[in-house]
Amino acid sequence: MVPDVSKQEYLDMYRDMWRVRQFETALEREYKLGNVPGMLHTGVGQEATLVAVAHALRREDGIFPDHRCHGLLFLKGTPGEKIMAELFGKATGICSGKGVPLHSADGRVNNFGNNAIEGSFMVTALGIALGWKMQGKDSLVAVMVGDGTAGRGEWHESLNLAGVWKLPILYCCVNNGYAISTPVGFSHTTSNLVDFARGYNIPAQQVDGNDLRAASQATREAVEHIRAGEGPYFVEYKTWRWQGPFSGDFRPPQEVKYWKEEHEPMRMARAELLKRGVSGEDVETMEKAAEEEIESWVAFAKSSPAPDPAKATADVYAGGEVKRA
Ligand SMILES: Cc1ncc(C[n+]2csc(CCOP(=O)(O)OP(=O)(O)O)c2C)c(N)n1
Ligand SMILES: [Mg+2]
Repeated sequence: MVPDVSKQEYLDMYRDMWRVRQFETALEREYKLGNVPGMLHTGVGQEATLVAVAHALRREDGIFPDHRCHGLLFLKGTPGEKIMAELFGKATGICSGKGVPLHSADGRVNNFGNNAIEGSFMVTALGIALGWKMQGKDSLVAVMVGDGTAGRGEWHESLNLAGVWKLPILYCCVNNGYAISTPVGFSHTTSNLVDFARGYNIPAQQVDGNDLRAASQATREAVEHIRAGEGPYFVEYKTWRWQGPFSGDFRPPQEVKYWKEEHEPMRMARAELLKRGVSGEDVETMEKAAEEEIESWVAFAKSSPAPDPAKATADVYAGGEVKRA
């Protein structure tokens, strides 16, 4: 068992949850105003899971974020305004507006990038983890995957090989109950994906992904195991995303009420914070500062120029340009 987080660490994690909530809320608002191109999937409702992962990692650890991990991108160390500008498709974005949500990366913080083909990066992660293991590094690679990925071939290849070679991979399985509108148990032989990991003989835990303290505890235990050279670890975070792929909600009203009110991660984390002796006034001041920070990133993104069409083929592949035929 790893020790509980200190009051200060809990406060820092709460602040980051609030930053993620504000980031996603502002992004959704701007998306509806037509300022954000393409499709948008937000991580609203999954803040405790994201922050638990972010705080358990070091800067040199690798991440493969999925489509609901905008928050993890800036928590990993990329300047927030560069993430926001990227999502707005602007030239000042971290990938000059060419990556937008599904293809942006930042090598400076070992963010190896998302991929539009769900699950595909689970095999890419094997290569990085193997390389680092061979070099004797104690860094690990965190892979963020949704429940909808668990039927993919890459998912199973990745867990098997990581287990055989004892690779330093932290599998973060964000089980929010649905892939598009299909419940987990309709498309898999179990609704508890931790069962699959155990089938591959990989140490695994299922945790309440809306409970910051529990999610953080499980993630830090996993990281400790991996850094000790013991091989991969799988954590299944049971959570719920507010925003599905479409407007409106297909989920039963009672379920919506449970996750948005009774088991809401921000509310739960705030209650714990007050229990630990932080004053309501201090929490509000901190929240206000976070909101201002996020709005400054939005303003930066809005006022940034669009990419120059003449540079459309620059930086597309590392070290060179794609030549026109
Ligand atoms: C291989 C593949 N199949 C289908 C899609 C289309 N698609 C995008 S998101 C998504 C659902 C993913 O569900 P899940 O992994 O549970 O993530 P969630 O959106 O619930 O967080 C699908 C099917 C895709 N991107 N890649
Ligand atoms: Mg899902």
